[in-house]
Amino acid sequence: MGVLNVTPDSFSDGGHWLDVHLAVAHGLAMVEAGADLVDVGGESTRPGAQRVAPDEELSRVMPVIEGLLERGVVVSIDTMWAATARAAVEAGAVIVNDVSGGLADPAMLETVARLGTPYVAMHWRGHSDTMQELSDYDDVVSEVVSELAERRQAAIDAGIDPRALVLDPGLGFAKEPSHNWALLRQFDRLLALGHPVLVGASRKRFLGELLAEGGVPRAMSGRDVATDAVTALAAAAGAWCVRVHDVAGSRDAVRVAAAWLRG
Ligand code: PMM
Repeated sequence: MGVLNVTPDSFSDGGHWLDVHLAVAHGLAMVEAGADLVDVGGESTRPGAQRVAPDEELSRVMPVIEGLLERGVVVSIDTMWAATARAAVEAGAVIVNDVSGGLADPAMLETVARLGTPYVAMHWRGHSDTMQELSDYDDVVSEVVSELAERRQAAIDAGIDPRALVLDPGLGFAKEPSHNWALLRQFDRLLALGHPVLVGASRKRFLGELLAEGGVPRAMSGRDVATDAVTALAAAAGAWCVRVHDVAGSRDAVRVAAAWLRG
């Protein structure tokens, strides 16, 4: 899954793809590089980011989604708003990717159930302005697994087909680096929930901190090789999907993992 943030402020690619033509061209380039789908989002979730209203979000994402669909690209919509999810799916997007797992907009789960699309429910504890204060865990893996199981139940209760449900540990969302590594280390416990698992590690802060020199985190531009390593390990551990910026590197990493598993 290639990342396409149509935002002025995303931590990784904010401000790069505000021009519709550039955004569509970048989406096509990611497909060319091997992405099976492009995840279009119009709201930054970086720590401290402000909310974006549905109208503003729609005006950012819809022209890009339409441009990609016209060119045959498979699109997912990264949104916490039910109205945006509905408009994107009605235009032809095939997956709703909700970083709040249905917690941000009370209408989301029922809307997705009615639309009948696959749904990615990510582990989330609160909006970006508060999430750094929400990273208290006694046992991060058990708590994330049980909170994801609650979201799964809420989705099923709302009418979402369990076979259409994808779960995501939400790396970096109300999580310190050690929490992210614990979740990756115990990937089998996420898989044991019985759903495909999506991993979004690409260029995140915990990779920058891992690669820090002299206490200075590695810059975003230097995190793709580490991202590719996470991709290889996550794919070998059984991940269904990785959400990444540098598609070519992750594509190679997925091939390595597949060959390793076949070997
Ligand atoms: N991370 C970001 C945005 N959307 N969606 C899912 N399912 N999982 C993630 O980990 C995730 C996401 C934030 O990263 P970005 O600013 O690079 O898009």
